[in-house]
Amino acid sequence: MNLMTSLPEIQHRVRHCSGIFGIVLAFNAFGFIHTGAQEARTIQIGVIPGALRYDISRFEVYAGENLEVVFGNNGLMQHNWLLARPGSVDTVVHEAMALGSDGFARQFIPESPQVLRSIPLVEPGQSIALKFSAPSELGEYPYVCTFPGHGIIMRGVMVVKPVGGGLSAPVRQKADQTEIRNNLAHVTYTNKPEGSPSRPFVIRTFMPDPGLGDEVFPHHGKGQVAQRYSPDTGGDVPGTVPPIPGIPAAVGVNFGHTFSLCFDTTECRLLYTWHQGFLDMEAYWGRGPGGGRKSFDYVPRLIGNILFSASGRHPIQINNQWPKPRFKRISYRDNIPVFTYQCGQSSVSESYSILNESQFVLDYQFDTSAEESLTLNLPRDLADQVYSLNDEVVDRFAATLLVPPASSVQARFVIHIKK
Ligand SMILES: [Cu+2]
Repeated sequence: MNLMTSLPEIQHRVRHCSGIFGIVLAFNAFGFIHTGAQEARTIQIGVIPGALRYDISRFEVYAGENLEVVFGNNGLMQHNWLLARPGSVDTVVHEAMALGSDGFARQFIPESPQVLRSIPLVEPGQSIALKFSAPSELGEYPYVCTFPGHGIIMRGVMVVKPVGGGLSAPVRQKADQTEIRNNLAHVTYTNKPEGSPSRPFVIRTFMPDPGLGDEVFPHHGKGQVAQRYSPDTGGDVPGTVPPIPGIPAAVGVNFGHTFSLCFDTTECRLLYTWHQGFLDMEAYWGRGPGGGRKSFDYVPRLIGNILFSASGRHPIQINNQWPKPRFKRISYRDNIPVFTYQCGQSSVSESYSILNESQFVLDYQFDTSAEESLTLNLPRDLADQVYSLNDEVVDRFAATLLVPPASSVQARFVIHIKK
């Protein structure tokens, strides 16, 4: 918890509703709390379930106004909320990562002069309220979740405006941007969730890295070590903190015993597939409902055997170059997740489904812009058999597809699951 605060600040926990595991921890901790003559105005912030986003990305307040920020975690994983000095959000994220193995104990809240206010990690299904006075200095104050892997995208801005002027309504994030469906809602708590071919289990989580090469992650900063940060000097000190041994912001999909895959929403590509199991979430979720995890070791364990691992650069090129792909959303077609992302100005959707015990299907939808031609080079080791492209069997070494500009093309590849 952040102890750098000097203004009066009261924090209380309100645990409400049942979490995704059906825990009911219903009690109201305290009654109303007054911070002075002026009643605190409540700002309710939640998350977009499954997406690493707050549901409010921007809100405005008056200078010095009494506020109560209620952060309700309606998501599937833990999140915190840190309010930082203008322009310092990257520093704060960096400082949180530099906590290294102390991270969990400190709720990923660095003792930093850049952190003005903070709400510690909130479990799914719970909320924590924080009362404080808005800064007197006008400006844009960023807020961020510093849980490892979230800080790059899980951000918002609190704008401090002059008293007496108008305030704009909070900016809401679209809830349908990324929807995660899972089948845990009505089942007993388990650390080894499983889906089925017709209703795959989808989870957004840290994913284990089975030793993928650095060339797979040109946009990740994977393998970066953080400089050790000293709260005493307020700056970096000699020494580094080891990198996170997992892939943040990835999506795991399990179709039952036959097939699982890991899709990375930063690089927008299939990272690996495996079978004979899915994930053991104990390191991430702790033992039983409500956690119990104490270590920094929050990367789930892979169960089963790896079939395919990505290597080399992204399979899609635009005008013979690798663009930086931008992830757009997860949507669903008959319960099957569809990953949509942007390459240049062109749109790509890909989805994976199970055909039978020994084959899965990779469906692409390409919509190219007027200026861009798109080339798909399916990885040659995705399977040790032929692909079948739109029912025409093609040689796996010819699994290259050229989509001309201004085209809308669907392609289906049937891929053998290696036995
Ligand atoms: Cu978060």
